[in-house]
Amino acid sequence: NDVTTLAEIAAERRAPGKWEVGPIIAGSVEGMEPETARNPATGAEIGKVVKASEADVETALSAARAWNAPVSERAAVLRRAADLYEENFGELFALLATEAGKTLADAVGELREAVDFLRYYAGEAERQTAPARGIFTCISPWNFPLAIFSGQIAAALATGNAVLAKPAETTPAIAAWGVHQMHAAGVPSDALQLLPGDGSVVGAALTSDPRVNGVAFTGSTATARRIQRAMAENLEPGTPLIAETGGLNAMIVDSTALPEQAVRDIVASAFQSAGQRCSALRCLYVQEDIAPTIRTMLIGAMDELALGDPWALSTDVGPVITAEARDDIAGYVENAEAEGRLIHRLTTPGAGNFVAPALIAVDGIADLEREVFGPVLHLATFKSRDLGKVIADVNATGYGLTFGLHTRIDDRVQTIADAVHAGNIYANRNQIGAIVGSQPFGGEGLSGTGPKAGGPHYLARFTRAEAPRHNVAAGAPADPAGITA
Ligand code: UN1
Repeated sequence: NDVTTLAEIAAERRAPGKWEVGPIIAGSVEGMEPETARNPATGAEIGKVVKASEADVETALSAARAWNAPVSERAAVLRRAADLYEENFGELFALLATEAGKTLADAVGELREAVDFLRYYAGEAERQTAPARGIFTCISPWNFPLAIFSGQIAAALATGNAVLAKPAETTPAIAAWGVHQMHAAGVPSDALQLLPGDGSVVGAALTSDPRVNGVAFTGSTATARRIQRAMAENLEPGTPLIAETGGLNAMIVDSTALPEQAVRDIVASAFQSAGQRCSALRCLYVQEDIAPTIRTMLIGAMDELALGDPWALSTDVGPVITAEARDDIAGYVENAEAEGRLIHRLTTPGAGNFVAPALIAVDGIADLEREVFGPVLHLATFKSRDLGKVIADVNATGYGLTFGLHTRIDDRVQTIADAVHAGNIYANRNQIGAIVGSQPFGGEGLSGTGPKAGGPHYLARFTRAEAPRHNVAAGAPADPAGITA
């Protein structure tokens, strides 16, 4: 593929016909009543989803077989899947826009990250072979419906496990697309099965059935706690839970920062993907000397954002995932407005699940009661002498996912990086867009269990590398004289 510009890439998108997706299991599907799936930008019907029934989960669990081909073969198949992802991207980009509301730029990032995960874990598995655990449950989020979905699965498959994947309820068609590419590349149908459905049915069964030997989960901190409880009650002690959860991410911009660069990075960190990233910037702290400049430039930059249907090439900010999410976030912003804290807000385009990017004044991060998963940025100012207090407040949230810093004081980068509890700290750049291999992604505290995705330690937890194994101990040879001390 020699396509290079977004226009050329867009030309490859094929408007998808109405699709129907359901469980992809090694056995016959029972399924639930089909439900209508809608485009978050337009509300139009895009397809039908058949959710997995309890019987389908049972069929999949009893059919699941660990993938015991040699690691070189597994790696080759995953690399072939990466090639297929790249070859068939036109179809994928159409689904990313219509099912997940992804702009073209976000779709490019999504594909890139998915492919990177497949190739990276293929290579890592060959470098660090260890026995598989058995059956892995992979529960993935809608905000990276291909990248995180594929990353979890690739890690589990590369190490030789069988995977039962539960995609997010709102993005099953993108997940099914990924499974089709993986099966076409040679992943056996009993090693990778897809169970679209509800958390209360599919998720609950896949995290409490004793046949499950490990769980990878990305989503909210509250759901991670629920999963952990179910696992503790029902699974073998020591069964790994690899969880990536929420964040309440801050950035500090001090008075030595370059305003143009800082504002560009603030806008990308807070509003790209409509703020629907756990890594997104939520609370910006600007040193008071340059706060008026940054504030004016930030409002100007927000006004340049094109909000609308992600199918359009010019769109920067697409819709949020569901009407419920829109109402929740819009309600939050209206509440801030009623309290006189709304600094700036764009205009919402007509129909669809749109939330206009908004800037809200706060005294500090302690004013944020929860992670608002949308294009909402909070702004606080600080005095130089209060820098220590700002960092203490950021740490006190208990989350520890991403943290951004803009400064021209060299020493300060290291001092602050040492003081802040966060898995990913970014200086003088945006704070989203971790890179598989070179910038592994993961959080501390309430933000996740580690190890970081896309990093060298991730695969070990999918294996029995460190698990207790039985020893065969031979007795010492008998004392020839028959005398023991
Ligand atoms: C998430 O939002 O769930 O660094 C993870 C990033 C992405 C990961 C975000 N690669 O922004």
